[in-house]
Amino acid sequence: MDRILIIGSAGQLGSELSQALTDMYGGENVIATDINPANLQKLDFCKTEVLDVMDKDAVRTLVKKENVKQIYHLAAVLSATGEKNPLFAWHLNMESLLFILELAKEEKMDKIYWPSSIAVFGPNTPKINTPQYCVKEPNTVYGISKQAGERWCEYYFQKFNVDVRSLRYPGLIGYKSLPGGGTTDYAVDIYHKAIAGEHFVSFLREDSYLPMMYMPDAIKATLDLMHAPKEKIKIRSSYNLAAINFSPKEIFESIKPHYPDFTISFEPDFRQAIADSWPDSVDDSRAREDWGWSHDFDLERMTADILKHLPSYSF
Ligand code: AKB
Repeated sequence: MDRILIIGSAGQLGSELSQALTDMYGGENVIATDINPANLQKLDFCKTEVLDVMDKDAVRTLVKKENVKQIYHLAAVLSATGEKNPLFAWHLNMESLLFILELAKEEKMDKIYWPSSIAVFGPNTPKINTPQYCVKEPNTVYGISKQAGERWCEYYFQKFNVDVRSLRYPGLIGYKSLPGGGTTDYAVDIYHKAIAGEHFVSFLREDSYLPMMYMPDAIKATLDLMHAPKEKIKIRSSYNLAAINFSPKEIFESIKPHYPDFTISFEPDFRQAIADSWPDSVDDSRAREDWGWSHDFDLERMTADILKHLPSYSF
């Protein structure tokens, strides 16, 4: 069978997507890769390889050796980390995508998946129910790289028929990995603090709304998009995708009934400006119409599920 390569498998999305793809296609057909060998230990349910996506020869050799026909290219520097080293973030996020698109063209691959983000939107974007098509003008290097990446995805589809598919993820929340340098990651960290019995200091204001999604919904959306018939994928830049919208105060209030002693305070830092430049909510009707997207988890259900599993989860 043709193999599936996942680049950046040990991240928040990658670790859960590697498991879901293994469940579907079998561990012998999924190759999970990461730059850090230690990160691969927990992915022993499928094939694993240490791989630096910037090492083009190594990626090309692996693709040919394993007869890879699909790539999920997830490696990226996220918004908050990106602001600390903008040129590196640009270099990694852009060069790696262009290389993978070029490789897909050369090797006539079946499909490529590349995640975009609500970070493509900026301060001049309509903030409520942000439409699929509108002013973007992102002002983080991460957002600029995602917007440029979307243009390159559409370009490679139109000019070279590369079947590349993409979603603009909201903040993704899962309990199987630790926060990874994103602005929305406070909503991951808060659960760890609650179960550890610690006070939580939010780096965003109490009323700072952001679009968010529980990881099982994100995995479902990704696999539904990738399995949809080609003619149903009408947007080749990236689809708006939405599930739940909440503020730090609201997620705290969803946890409090489970941990009545849990406390929170608010000390906004540089990440507040990033959050302020992003939408409060996103209109994802095109995803719902074109390939039948729907989400399952609201805030209460997500919190109950995380608090059920996280205390016994080992990292
Ligand atoms: C981040 O906060 O940087 C990411 C994202 C919204 O893409 N989670």
